[in-house]
Amino acid sequence: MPSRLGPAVPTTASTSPTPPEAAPATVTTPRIASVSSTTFDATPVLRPGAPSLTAEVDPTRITWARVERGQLFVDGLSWDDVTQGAVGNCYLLSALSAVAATSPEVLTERIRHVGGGVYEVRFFEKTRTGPREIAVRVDGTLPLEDGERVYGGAREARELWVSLVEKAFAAWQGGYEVINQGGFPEDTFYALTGRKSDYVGDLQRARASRVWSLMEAATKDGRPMTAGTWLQADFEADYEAVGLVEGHAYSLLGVSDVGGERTVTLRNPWGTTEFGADGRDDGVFTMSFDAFRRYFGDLTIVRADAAA
Ligand SMILES: [Ca+2]
Ligand SMILES: [Ca+2]
Repeated sequence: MPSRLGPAVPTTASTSPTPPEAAPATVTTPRIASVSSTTFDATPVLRPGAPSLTAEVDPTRITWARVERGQLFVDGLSWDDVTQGAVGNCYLLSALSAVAATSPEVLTERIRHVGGGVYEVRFFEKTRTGPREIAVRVDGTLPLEDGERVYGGAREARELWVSLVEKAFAAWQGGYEVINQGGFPEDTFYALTGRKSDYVGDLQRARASRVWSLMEAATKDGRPMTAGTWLQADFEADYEAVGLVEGHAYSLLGVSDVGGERTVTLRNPWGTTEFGADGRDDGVFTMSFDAFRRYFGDLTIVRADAAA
């Protein structure tokens, strides 16, 4: 059984002053099919109002307000916009960033301003007969403390799309506290793409050649991936000492094999705190395949076959 990933949250502000960098060259063009109205039932669900706050937040310090000069997208929708806030939902934001890396246009068309300050985000719900589309509408107000977002946001302070996807997901699931309990990236991938995922647990025991070929094929296809760390109690090395977070989901941005030197590029959805020292603490880092198999416990990869 996969372990639930989360609820670690960044202990400091998750925004980094560094500008976004280009996506790793290993991320290729998207292959996720766009929505077909003949395949999916569109069932709009209107759930306005504010999803309840997480238990850790002091509600007396929170003001629900629109972000000043807020814009749905600033410089387009990009994987490195995503920054996790004080919600234990790495399983949501790591997968969101992974889909943004492989298929930004698929996400862009799922998020829109419907007018009057109301936004709609469309998700897929799993049913026995396949994915059913759920359109969630939320207003643009967000929980702010001293004018700053307490939950997920974007590197650019005015950019709204990450916060609105998170708010709509929270509204759909029943509140921010509901999505604060950790979860599985495969569920997020399904909600965002309508596709099932392959799950590889216990990477140390799995055959290395199989793990590599799965990741290499997904990199080539441009299929989103995430990888999760073990809980510290189940692992012999000290995660914090190497810049990793226990029980945490990371976007897996791609793999590369240059002259037999195999590496894996990942991103912490916090947008900070990373393995190694590459000179830029933006959460993005590259590690050897051997180190990846040592420190990471599992892998979730969206399937190529839409019907699967
Ligand atoms: Ca952006
Ligand atoms: Ca970095």
